[in-house]
Amino acid sequence: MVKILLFSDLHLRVNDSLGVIRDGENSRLQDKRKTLKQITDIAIKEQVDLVCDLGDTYDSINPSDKLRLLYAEGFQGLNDVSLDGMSACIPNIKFIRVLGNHETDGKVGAGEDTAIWTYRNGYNVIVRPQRQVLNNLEILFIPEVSNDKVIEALEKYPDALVLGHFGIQGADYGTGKKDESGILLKHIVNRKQPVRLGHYHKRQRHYIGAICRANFGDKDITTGVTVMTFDDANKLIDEKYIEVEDRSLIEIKFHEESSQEKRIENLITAVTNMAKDAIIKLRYYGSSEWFQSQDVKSTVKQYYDIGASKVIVDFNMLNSEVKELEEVDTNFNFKDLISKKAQEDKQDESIGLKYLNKASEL
Ligand SMILES: [Mn+2]
Repeated sequence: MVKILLFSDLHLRVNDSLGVIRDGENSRLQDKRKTLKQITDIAIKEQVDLVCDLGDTYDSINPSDKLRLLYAEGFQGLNDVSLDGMSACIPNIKFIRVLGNHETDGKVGAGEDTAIWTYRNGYNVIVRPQRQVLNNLEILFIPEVSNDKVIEALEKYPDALVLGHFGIQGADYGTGKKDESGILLKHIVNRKQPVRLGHYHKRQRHYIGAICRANFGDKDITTGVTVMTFDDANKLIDEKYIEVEDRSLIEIKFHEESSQEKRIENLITAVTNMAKDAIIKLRYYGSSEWFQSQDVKSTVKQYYDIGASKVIVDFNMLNSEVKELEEVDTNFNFKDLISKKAQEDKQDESIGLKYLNKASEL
């Protein structure tokens, strides 16, 4: 029997707009540390033979040492992942990480460079298609490589279980947009064993879904791990999804056209949606004059008072140009917003003020 735990798309990052700085680090990193602990706990409880990270562990090809350490420490409970000088732990669980597209910065084959540091931390990182046998079960690992290489590997090992990180045409980005650049579905249907992938964060056919929410595009996804069990004849006898809790993301919209009652209703909805501990995005749609007249400061404070973990404000002009504020200073005013945006864009403030004029023309 072989039991495998799969998770994907952790997207560890030092700067995360969904977090606040707490005890000297981004609160989302603290959230993700808890996520890793939960994965380890499930792996031990379920007595799996292999934990496999299906990619996009990091956002880039060269993550900082802090992130690499956080990851390695997160899986210390599994003895295949041990840091230099740290003793191995009791459960004998294999650990494999498959490289995702975010970790190659879009350069095909670039993953091979990352192997240098990843091997140093004592676990296997798959940077090119590779077949391995685990207790008699044939597994084909496919990281982010060109479509041709994905297809070549699939054809070379037609009987293997496929664990990887690549796109399939027609797959759902989660925003309603469909994959148009991945491999064709025909290459994976009619295989003897399942194909389970990371990449798209929304759980769907072939994709296990992300372990946590990376941005507001993920606000409606479920987060969790997949556990697959194969019998001695290598037949899949059980597959279950175990939810792993992640902080919720709530979007609240304020439209210039909507009534006061509607705005109050929005607030109530947010509260009943458990705004406590959540990451809130207040989205304003209207003219700049209207936005200036809104008591954004009090609204932001209101959410922090309820216990929101982070409140993000964005203002959407009538011409639908989105100007987003990452950090909200509760003392800010609209002119400050313009000047902040101008600084960020390295532009003269007067260019920013054109937005004001533009909006007043509407
Ligand atoms: Mn991803």
